[in-house]
Amino acid sequence: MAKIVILTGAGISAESGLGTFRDKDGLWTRYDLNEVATPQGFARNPGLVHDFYNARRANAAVAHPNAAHHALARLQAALPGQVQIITQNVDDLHEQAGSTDVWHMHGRLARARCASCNHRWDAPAVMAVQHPCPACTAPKTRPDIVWFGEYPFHMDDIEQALSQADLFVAIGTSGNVYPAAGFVQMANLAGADSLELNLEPSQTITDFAQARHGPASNIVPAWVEEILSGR
Ligand code: BV8
Repeated sequence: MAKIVILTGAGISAESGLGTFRDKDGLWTRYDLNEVATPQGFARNPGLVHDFYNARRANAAVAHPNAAHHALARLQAALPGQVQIITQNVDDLHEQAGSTDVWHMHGRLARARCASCNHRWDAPAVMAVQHPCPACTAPKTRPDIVWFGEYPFHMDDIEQALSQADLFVAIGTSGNVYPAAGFVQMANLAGADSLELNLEPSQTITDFAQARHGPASNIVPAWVEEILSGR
């Protein structure tokens, strides 16, 4: 079981050009999350929700991993089976950098799901609700994304990993969204050490034993080199 459990958020992808949510001119300052990231919003106006995710899917398609994603992939490769990455992000920059077995707890832009039968398939670049489900043909296509009020994916695996972690590291997340923001407390209860790597102190900074602040592309590779050189 992983000794190092890492949670990433939008901040690790910021330097790859993908917007964050709550920074200045972040996504939630330009879209009302109740309209584009809730089941009620999708029921009201599926076209608006698909426009929002189609735009983000197009941005993600031309984004590249940055030094922070590459550093985590190096850490995973150097410590086989010891490093579990959990991400709140719906992009695939961790995978593009070479990370494996990444748990996308809020879903992925790259997948589509049928709101009627729950069948999943690879997302087309541009998705629309009337696309018939390949399994049941219902015109109920949605992004395979976890919206507010919906249950995140991988929660059992996550709780198991946190209960056995030696170290929990949160990277590029503001600590606003639960249950992800509560993972540090679960790690603390399990007796793990905890480290926040973020541009600025998060909402949950007081729960972390250690913290380093700065751009992820600087502080994450520096931290990984320390771990790998055993300092
Ligand atoms: C749940 C979709 C039950 C994907 C997202 C009332 C009704 C219903 C629910 C609730 C409620 N009140 C509270 C809740 C719970 C709710 C919640 O937490 N709401 C908040 C807003 C109060 N949570 C839920 O509904 C979740 N489900 O609770 O189910 C349950 C309960 C217990 C156990 C299990 C289940 C579902 C939450 C998922 C919602 N989906 N998005 C998408 O569109 O992308 S949330 C959205 O926020 C994204 O997923 C995103 O990943 C996530 C977290 O944001 P961050 O990643 O932290 O990004 P943010 O912009 O906030 O911060 C960026 C950070 O990076 C900043 O700190 C910044 O300083 C830093 N940064 C910037 N640049 C850099 C940098 N760091 C380093 N380097 C840089 N260059």
